[in-house]
Amino acid sequence: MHEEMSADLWNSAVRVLETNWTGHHMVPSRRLYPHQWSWDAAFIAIGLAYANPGRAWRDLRSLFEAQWADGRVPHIVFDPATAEEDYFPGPAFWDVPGRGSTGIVQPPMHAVAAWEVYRHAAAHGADSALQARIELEWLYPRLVAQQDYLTGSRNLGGAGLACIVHPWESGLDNSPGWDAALAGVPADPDLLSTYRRRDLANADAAHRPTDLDYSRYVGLVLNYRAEGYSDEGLLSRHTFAVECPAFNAILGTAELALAQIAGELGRAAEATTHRERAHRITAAIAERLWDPRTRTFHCRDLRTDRLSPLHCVSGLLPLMLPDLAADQVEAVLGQARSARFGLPEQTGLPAPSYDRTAPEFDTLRYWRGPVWINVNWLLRRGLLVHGFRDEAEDLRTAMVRLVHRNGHFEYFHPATGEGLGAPTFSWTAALSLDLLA
Ligand code: 9WN
Repeated sequence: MHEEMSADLWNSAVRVLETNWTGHHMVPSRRLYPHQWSWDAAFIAIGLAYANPGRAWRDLRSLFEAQWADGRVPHIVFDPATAEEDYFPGPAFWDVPGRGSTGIVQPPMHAVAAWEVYRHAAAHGADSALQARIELEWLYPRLVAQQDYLTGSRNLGGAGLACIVHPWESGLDNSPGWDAALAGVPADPDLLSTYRRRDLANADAAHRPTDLDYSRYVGLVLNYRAEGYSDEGLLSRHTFAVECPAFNAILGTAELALAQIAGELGRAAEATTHRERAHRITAAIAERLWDPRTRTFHCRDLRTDRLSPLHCVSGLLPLMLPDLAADQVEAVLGQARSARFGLPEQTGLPAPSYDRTAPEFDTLRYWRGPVWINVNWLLRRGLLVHGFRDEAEDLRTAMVRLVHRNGHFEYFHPATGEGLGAPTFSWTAALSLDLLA
C-alpha cells in the first residue's frame, strides 16, 4: 500500500472524527444520526485507540452512564441539546423514565472495544496507561452487567443465546434475515401518518428501509414500551423475537474480551467463568443457528422456531469464535468465498451485507446488499482468529482501498464501490485507522 495513500486516509479519518465529536460523545454522523449510538461507540473507540484514547474512554463512559439498572445498555443515548424533531423516533416517542435513552439494545461490542483501547494505551505514554487502568476498572462491572442482562433477561429461547426483540437491536436493521419474522408483525399503515420520518430529509428513500418496515419498527417499539420495556413473559406478548448469529457471535467474543480484562485486573476466577461462558455461547450457536443443509448460520425466529433460509453476512460472523468446530469454519469460509459473498479475490470489494445471487439482493437499500465496513472488520477478525492470513489481508486491503477511493461513507454500492448514506460516518473513519495501524 502506498505510503501517501495511507497518510491521506489516516488524515481524512482523523478529520471525520474531529467533526463528529460533540465534546462529550461522538455522533455517527452530524445530520442523519445526531445522538450517540451504542455499537457505533464501540467501533469508534477501536479507532480512537490510535488517535485519541482519552476520547475513546470519554465516549464509552457517556454510553455506560446511561446503562439501565437491569444492565441493558441502550441503543441510543439522546443528546439533550438536540431537538426532538431532529431524529425519529426521538426521546419523547421512546418515553423512557429520565428520557435519556431508548429501551432497546445493540450488539455488545463494548468489551472488545475496551480491551482494544486498553491494550494500545501504553503507546501514548504513562499518563494514558494510568488512565486506561482506571477506566477499565470502572467499565468492567458494567460490561459484566451488560452481558448478564443479555444472557439472562434476553435468553427468551432458553438455550443461552440473546434474543433480539426489534430489528434495530441487530444493528443490521432491514436485513432480509428478518423478513420472515417481520411478516408476522402487524403493520398499521395509518400509524406512520402520525409521525414524520426524519431520515428521509437527510438520505435517499431508495437507500433506506421502506415505510412498511418503519410502520412495523414503530409498532414493535409501542408494544415493548407499553409494559415499560419489561422482558418478563415477552415471548408471549411480542411479535418479533429472533436469535441472530452475528449478535450472538459478538456476545461470545465479548465474553472472551471480558476474560482478558478480568485476567488483567487480577480476577483469575472470573476470567475462567467468562471463557466458559464464551464456550457455551459458541456451542449454542453451533447447535441452534447452524443449518446442515445450507452449511451456514442463519437466524432463528423464536415465534415459529424456524431458521431463516436466507444467506446474510450475519451468518458468516460466528467465524469470530475460536472454538467453532473445524468443519463449520471451513464451510463458512466456503460461503465467504462463494459467488454469494465473493471475498476480494473475486470482486476486489469487501463482502456485501446480503447474498449477491439472491432475488432480494438490492445494491442500494441499506442492509440488503451494500458493503459495510464494520461487518467486514468483524469478518476479517474471524479470518484472523482461524489463521486465514491471506484472506484477511486481502479483505483489509480491499476495505482500505474502498474507503480511500470513495470517502468515509456509511455504506458502499456492492458493484461499483460508490459511497452511499452519510458521507462522513464515524465508524468507517475509526475502523480505517485500525486497518491502517
Ligand atoms: C436505527 C447509527 C445506526 C447504526 C445501525 C444502522 C442505523 C438507525 C437508523 O444507524 O440504524 O438504530 O436510524 O437507521 O442500521 O447499525 O448503529 O449509525
